[in-house]
Amino acid sequence: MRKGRFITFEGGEGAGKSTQIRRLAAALRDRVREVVVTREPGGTPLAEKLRSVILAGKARDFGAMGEALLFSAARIDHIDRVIRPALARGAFVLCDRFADSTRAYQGARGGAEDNMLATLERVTLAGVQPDLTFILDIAPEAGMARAGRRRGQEAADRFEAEDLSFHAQLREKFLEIADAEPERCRVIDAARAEDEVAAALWSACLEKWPSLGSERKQWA
Ligand code: T5A
Repeated sequence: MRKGRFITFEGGEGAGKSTQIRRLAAALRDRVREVVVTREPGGTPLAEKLRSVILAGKARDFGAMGEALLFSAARIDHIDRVIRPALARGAFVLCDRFADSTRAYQGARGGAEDNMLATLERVTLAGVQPDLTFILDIAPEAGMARAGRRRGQEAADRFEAEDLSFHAQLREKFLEIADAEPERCRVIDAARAEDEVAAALWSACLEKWPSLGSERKQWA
């Protein structure tokens, strides 16, 4: 029986997802009994192994659909071992990237076909859908610059290394997803200062779950 709430964070490179997840988790921990912070690809030992392989570019030769299958294999393990049990316990689950990233990244630039990705998504998620998805929107130049500053001397990973036109397509894909599913998705202007972005996320959470604003720990 599902009792928790599932929030996903999506967007291009360097949009500020990890930063904002930390902040939202801290705000929620004052008000709810359990908050689980996790990420994709990853979140379980097996999925983290697949993350290393994919982000090192070792699966690139499989093509976009092959990579989508690997992301989905990691996602199935993550859902089975972490997300579904946490939701059943009543936790708020905050996930850094989820199925929309497969739609956007593996669907960009004529990669995997949308209808194939939709079928794969249905099978992979098996009914586990986010209640709320934040699309952190930022111009790819600005996001890549942030990601580059944070990375320092380290080499860019498999997707960071793609050119600007790929990242511009991602932005369009994420905005298309938000347009198609306005009930679930909120587009957040992520080019603003960290505090402003955090305030926008919190106010979207209050709009979705007004009782979060009243008493402390009232979701316990
Ligand atoms: N992928 C993933 C797929 O292709 N298909 C899939 O199905 C899935 C699940 C994951 C990669 O895998 C791809 C997408 C990705 O390329 P990742 O390392 O998890 O790789 O990469 P990202 O999710 O893109 O994470 P990043 O760490 O690059 O970006 P974040 O989390 O959005 O940004 P964050 O918070 O780390 O911030 C980046 C820098 O900007 C600063 C931060 O301090 C940090 O230095 N910053 C700000 N600066 C100014 N103003 C603000 N408002 C700021 N917010 C943060």
